Amino acid sequence: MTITDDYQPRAEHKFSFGLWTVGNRGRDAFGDFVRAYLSPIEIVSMLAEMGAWGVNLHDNDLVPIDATGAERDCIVRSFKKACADSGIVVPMATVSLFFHPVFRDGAFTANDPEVRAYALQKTMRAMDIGAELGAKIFVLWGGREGVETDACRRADDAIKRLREAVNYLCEYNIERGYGMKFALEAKPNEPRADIYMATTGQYLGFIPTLDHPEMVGVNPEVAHENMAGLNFMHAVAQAWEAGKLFHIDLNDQMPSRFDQDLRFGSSNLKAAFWLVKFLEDVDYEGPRHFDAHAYRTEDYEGVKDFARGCMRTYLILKEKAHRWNADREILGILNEISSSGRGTARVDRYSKEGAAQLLTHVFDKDEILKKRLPYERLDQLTVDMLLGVR
Ligand code: DIG
Ligand code: MN
Ligand code: MN
Repeated sequence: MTITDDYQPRAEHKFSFGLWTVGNRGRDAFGDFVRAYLSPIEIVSMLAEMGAWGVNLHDNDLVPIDATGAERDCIVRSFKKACADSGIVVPMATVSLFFHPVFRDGAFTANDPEVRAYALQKTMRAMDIGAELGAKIFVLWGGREGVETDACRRADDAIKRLREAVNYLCEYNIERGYGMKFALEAKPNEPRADIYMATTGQYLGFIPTLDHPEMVGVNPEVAHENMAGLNFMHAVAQAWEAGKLFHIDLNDQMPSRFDQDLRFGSSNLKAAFWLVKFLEDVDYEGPRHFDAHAYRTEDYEGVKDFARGCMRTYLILKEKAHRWNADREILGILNEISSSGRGTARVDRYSKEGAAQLLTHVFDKDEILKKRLPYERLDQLTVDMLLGVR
């Protein structure tokens, strides 16, 4: 990797932002908009100016929910041209199944079959938009798929409805030849008191039950796994190891708070480092998507600071990971902790003879305990590196 002293983002870094991120106008549950509306085309040129590679969108970030077919075609066509003119790609598309009041009881899991049918129609149309813009990843975030009271439906019925919907959309993807991969995004709560599929791990357990599991992966988000009190990189590592890391939502989150979608690395820098190190160590080739937004206190110059900060921090941590992997003292400790002890017991694939031998082996626990595990030194070397003194 070339050391990027200037940490300037380039297309090869695959940094992407959703229209709803840099276009976030700062409205929250307790306050109105603080920033003016930016059109999708203005957002695309802002992203291009900052060196981003891609832009993502929900259907209604671009096309109003009640647009006519002709209006939809015109909007998508001009947006596609704006992206092409700016050299910005559209790697991912998604659908809003959470903003309109009709989804107040959920979308795919709603009790009303007409709402479930409308959610499928809306999603297919959003897939059409994504396909027209060249997106090959389709994210599904079930923000309203949940409950305030479990009196409203049996939770296993909700899972069955979700499975039927995803199976249906996989068939649509096949029939239309879109070649899309679905990336399911978990979140434990907000806006519902409890959201089904609260964690990435739950989705990893759900995917094998689908008709086309090969077409479906996950889109873990930093803030969401953190809201569940989990180690985000571990969720990402499990998804990666299962071949299911189809997309990722990068941001940051302070402990035990609402979904803050903070600038990447702005809250837990060490966790961000282990994540970037993992993604770079495994040569993750997917988009680095920042599903985040600027502080409500920012104007649009501040929004640019926010977006540049997301990408800059990623590149700084990428360089730190490169240096960590090359650090002689760190390599020495890694070698020490991964080298085998003096004992002779080794377990390979199961065999009857091997198991019989293992059962009779005498372990010298005191001898095993003599092996040092200098994790304090290893972690301090990491901290030194992150603090810039190594
Ligand atoms: C929220 O974290 C969700 C929505 O913004 C969107 O559906 C998805 C896209 O990454 N993330
Ligand atoms: Mn979020
Ligand atoms: Mn997200």
